Amino acid sequence: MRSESISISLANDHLKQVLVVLWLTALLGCSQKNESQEDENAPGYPLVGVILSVDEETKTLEVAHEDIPDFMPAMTMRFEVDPGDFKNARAGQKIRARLLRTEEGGFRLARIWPLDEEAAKDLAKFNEQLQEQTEALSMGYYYGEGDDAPDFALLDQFGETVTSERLKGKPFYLNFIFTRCTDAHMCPLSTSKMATLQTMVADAGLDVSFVSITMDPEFDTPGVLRQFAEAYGIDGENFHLVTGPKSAVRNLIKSYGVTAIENVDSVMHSLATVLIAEDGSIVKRSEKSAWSPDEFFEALKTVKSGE
Ligand SMILES: [Cu+2]
Repeated sequence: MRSESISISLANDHLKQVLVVLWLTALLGCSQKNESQEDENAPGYPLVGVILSVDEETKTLEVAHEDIPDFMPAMTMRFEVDPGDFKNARAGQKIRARLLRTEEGGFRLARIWPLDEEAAKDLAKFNEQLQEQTEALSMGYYYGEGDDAPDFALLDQFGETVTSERLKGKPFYLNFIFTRCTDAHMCPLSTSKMATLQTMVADAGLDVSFVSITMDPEFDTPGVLRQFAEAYGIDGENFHLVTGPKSAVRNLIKSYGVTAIENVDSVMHSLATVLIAEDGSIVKRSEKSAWSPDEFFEALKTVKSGE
């Protein structure tokens, strides 16, 4: 494990301040129980409903929604949605979303999440482990080369559950991104390099997976990630762009020693790109935004490639 070089001044008063901050952080951490991913500050009204039909012609969804307090009684309506959400939608699926008015006076759904109790239980079980593993990390430590990668369970761009357990047995590349990132040298560049790496690996006939974890899980729903992946020509067969409960994402960010400070509509952040071997151990790690697909492709030759 690696230690971040945190320089704490040992002047007594300063140390006390640091301890108070840590104590407050712990308190805030405790108050985040029953976290539902719901972003109360997101625009629109919270909606829970069931997709009744998916209309290919108008690219709209017919949804029977529950009562929306102070806005609208339970009823069946037709909604416009973004292309990624439309592709993920299927009749019979329960969802939660934000209801918005369109400029033309119609209705639109954004921030769509599948509501599946069984899947939610699976996520919770895995992420409890992740929480314990993260808490067990000493202050300022994170996982580096030679360590076992932390376990996780999140949802990919198709709304399917992806677990680290399921990924084991072949190597996978993992990095952190978010779709609203506007710094061309950070997430957009990292994503196009991961797409290049995916092509290199496919051309070499190697069986490897890819995982990009969002640092902005409230905005980056499965549908948003699907649209993003398609814009980069990513093949969804072995490339999972994952999102899910904020606590799980925060624990992964911390475990991998990534800095991610959430602002309105953006995240100030560092990067981490890693290669994880088929036994789940981290074999290569880079913090640089200038990592190259070549060096990570070369690193694959040092691990069993699952050919
Ligand atoms: Cu970024």
